[in-house]
Amino acid sequence: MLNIILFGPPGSGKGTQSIKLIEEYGLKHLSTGDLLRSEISNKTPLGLEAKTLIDKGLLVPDEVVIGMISTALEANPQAKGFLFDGFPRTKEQAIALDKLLKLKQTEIEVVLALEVGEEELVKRLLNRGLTSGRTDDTNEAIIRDRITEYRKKTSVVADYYQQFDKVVKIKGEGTEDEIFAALKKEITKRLHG
Ligand code: B4P
Repeated sequence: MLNIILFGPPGSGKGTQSIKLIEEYGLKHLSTGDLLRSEISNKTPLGLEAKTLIDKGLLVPDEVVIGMISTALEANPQAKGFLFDGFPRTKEQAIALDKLLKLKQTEIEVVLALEVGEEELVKRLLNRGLTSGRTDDTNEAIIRDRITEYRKKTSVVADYYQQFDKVVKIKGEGTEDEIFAALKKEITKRLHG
């Protein structure tokens, strides 16, 4: 199995690059952001709770997203591998993911960490907010709160995987194709030693 985490701050290109990577490697895409937005559009109790937090730029509780990922892993027993996009976002989520994968006798192969400066992140997300209908992308103060939440709670996830020598930093500024080529190069290295 090939299991990859695509890591980085909000707006760093995780969702954008995930679409290309799942096609290239035949992986199952697991995006907690997409799963949460689907709950929101279906107006489920979980979705309503998540929306109030997302609209403030805050993370959704660990147990909620861990439960969603656990269900998604169970629902895809035939997958060749998983691409985790926007998950894990806290150290607790990372530890839970390792346990879930161990039960399936597999593990994370590599954490690809996209690096993008704050002003570029804000610019990209405000730009997406013009057309996406995502309320968390339309207000600059909320976007900056999301980046602060990332620094406080999510950046430590890279340190967690660094102890197992699994993190590779990738420059996340440039054209989508340039960044995709850099990601593929690192995956190839890991696959073929
Ligand atoms: P996500 O859906 O994961 O949102 P994101 O981080 O904003 O998206 P992403 O990083 O994938 O966007 P992309 O750069 O591709 O999460 C939303 C919210 O859900 C979180 O704030 C949180 O509240 C909650 N949540 C999700 N997962 C959670 C978890 N595990 N635990 C707790 N809470 C959780 O795209 C951004 C824009 O940049 C796009 O418009 C794109 O076109 C553009 N772009 C991409 N690449 C570019 C490039 N190379 N050059 C120029 N523009 C580019």
